[in-house]
Amino acid sequence: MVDRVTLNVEGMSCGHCVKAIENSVTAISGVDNVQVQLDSGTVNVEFNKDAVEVEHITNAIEEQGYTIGN
Ligand SMILES: [Cu+2]
Repeated sequence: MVDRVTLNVEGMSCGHCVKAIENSVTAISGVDNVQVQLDSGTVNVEFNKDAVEVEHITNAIEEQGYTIGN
């Protein structure tokens, strides 16, 4: 079943950040689509919630050196 989440991500400042997050989140099995909005500092993710938990997604972003906000 497809679910979708919008995460507030602190520390994104340029196209490199966008690519780093896109690549790390896309690499997670069960993630269907990732859209990074640099202006608003948000990351929209579509994922199969039977295959992946949101925590896996936030962990992948934090491993790239960013902070998940509220
Ligand atoms: Cu950057």
